[in-house]
Amino acid sequence: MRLVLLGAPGSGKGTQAARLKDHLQVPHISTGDLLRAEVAAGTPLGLEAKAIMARGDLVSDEILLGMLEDRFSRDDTQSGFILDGYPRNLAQAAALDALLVKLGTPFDAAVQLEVDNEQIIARLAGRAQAEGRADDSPESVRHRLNVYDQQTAPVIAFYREHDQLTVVDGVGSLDDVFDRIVKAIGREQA
Ligand code: B4P
Repeated sequence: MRLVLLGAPGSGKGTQAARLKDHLQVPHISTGDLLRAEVAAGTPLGLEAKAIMARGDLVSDEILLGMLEDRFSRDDTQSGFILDGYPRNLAQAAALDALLVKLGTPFDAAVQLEVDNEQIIARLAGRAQAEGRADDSPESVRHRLNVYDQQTAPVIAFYREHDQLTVVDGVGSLDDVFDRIVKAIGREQA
């Protein structure tokens, strides 16, 4: 299964991808996690990304594509993958398409987790308290939601127009949302 998980910040992508990887037995590729690892390691890339992420902006397409090409060069993605957090704008959607064509592995499904903004703000306020992530501050969350509307919503529209999108209700318990996703992609059985 080659799955692209889409949705606003705080819609549950990372949370569900962590469960789906065990169920589907494929690697979870989170561009947010890859970037946070660079920041934590203090690499030049991480130093460049740190402030951009803290304000809730998107890191440059070039950096993301380089990271993704590097990650997809590993053998484990041949069995499939769950891509979480990418693409976030139309240029990234085109770059992903080109990369997967080159690898001969088009994705099987693009799933959008749909959650209203009120719920998102509450969730990220909870995570700000629990984990203290800089980009979960109220100002950053507001900005991330604007960035999502302006840059990522067109990706959703593009996949919808091309009949490549499955929308899943992301509100409810973690189990309920998980059950809806595996049903939507026809993988209730592992
Ligand atoms: P991400 O790491 O992708 O962060 P995110 O959008 O907040 O989603 P995440 O997956 O972490 O949270 P989740 O919804 O699971 O991106 C962070 C930053 O990295 C971006 O702002 C950007 O700067 C940069 N970046 C990443 N990818 C990029 C790209 N492609 N291009 C450029 N820049 C990029 O969970 C949120 C909270 O909700 C958690 O506390 C969770 O416990 C809770 N939750 C989840 N499901 C729930 C449910 N059903 N009910 C209640 N709470 C729930």
